[in-house]
Amino acid sequence: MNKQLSVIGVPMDLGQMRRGVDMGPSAIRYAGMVERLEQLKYNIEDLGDIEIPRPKQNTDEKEDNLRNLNEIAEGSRRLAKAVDEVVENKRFPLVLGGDHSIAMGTLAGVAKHYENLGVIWYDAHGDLNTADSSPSGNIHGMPLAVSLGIGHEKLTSIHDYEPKIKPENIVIIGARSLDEGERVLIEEKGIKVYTMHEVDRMGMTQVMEETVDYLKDRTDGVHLSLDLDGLDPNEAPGVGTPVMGGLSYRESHLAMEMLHQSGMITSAEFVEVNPILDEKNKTASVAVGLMGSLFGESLK
Ligand code: NNH
Ligand code: MN
Ligand code: MN
Ligand code: MN
Repeated sequence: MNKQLSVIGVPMDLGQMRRGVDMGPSAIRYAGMVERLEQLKYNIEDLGDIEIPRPKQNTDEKEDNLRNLNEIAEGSRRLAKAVDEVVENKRFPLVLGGDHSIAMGTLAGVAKHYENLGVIWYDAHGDLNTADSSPSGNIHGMPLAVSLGIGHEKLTSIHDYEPKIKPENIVIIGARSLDEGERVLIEEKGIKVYTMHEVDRMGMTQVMEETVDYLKDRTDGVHLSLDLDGLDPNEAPGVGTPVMGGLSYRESHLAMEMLHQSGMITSAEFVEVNPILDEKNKTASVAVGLMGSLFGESLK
């Protein structure tokens, strides 16, 4: 794994309705991320936070059922530029959210550098909605679709190319709340999904073995997009849209260790940590614990 890490915080809370997720990057840093990774002998450069435009006060305008479309598009463009530069400099981008809408910017910055970027989407949700299929108009439920080139042009065109990724290079893990339109898209595009049902039946070991096997021949880099709501809300309560019956900390820890051993991860983001909804920074600590495993803690 690349030992040169560049951390980028993205205080984005416009992709959903709960305030506070913009403080996610601070909460994760406060939970001891840098110290933890330095112990593992990584060289860490913290680039600070991307500036996110504030929407007009007291409005809840939804352009085409897309809440805060212009501000999110602009924030994503800024993030894409910063991430692009990190990859250009041969460093590993580690992005801290913020809500999951930031993945559009992260992927825009990363995918440019790969022919076939793989994506592991660790999440209770598919984030495959469009304005038409979205039950909420919340853009954090759309970034995977947008990265496939499906959605509003202001989003799909971020960083001036599209699509960013191909459906056959995606693996979703932990899904248990998929909207109807998302199910149709998964079927239509042949996206590989391990729902909680499969995790329960097969166990995380087999899920990760298959995931690594599936991605290793077809991709030239793999991005991990980890939504903390993929975990069970008992263990990661500080998220805006908790869904019961999620992945345990231990399963997630194992998944991260196996990804470390695969050596295939080339960029990562940890999103949806909301310290206002959290219990004593527990969810941020879980995020940092999982980073420890992803980056090779306690493996000889
Ligand atoms: N699927 C719902 C929507 O699009 C919820 C998405 N919420 C998430 N996604 N946290 O990860 O509004
Ligand atoms: Mn998500
Ligand atoms: Mn989610
Ligand atoms: Mn361990």
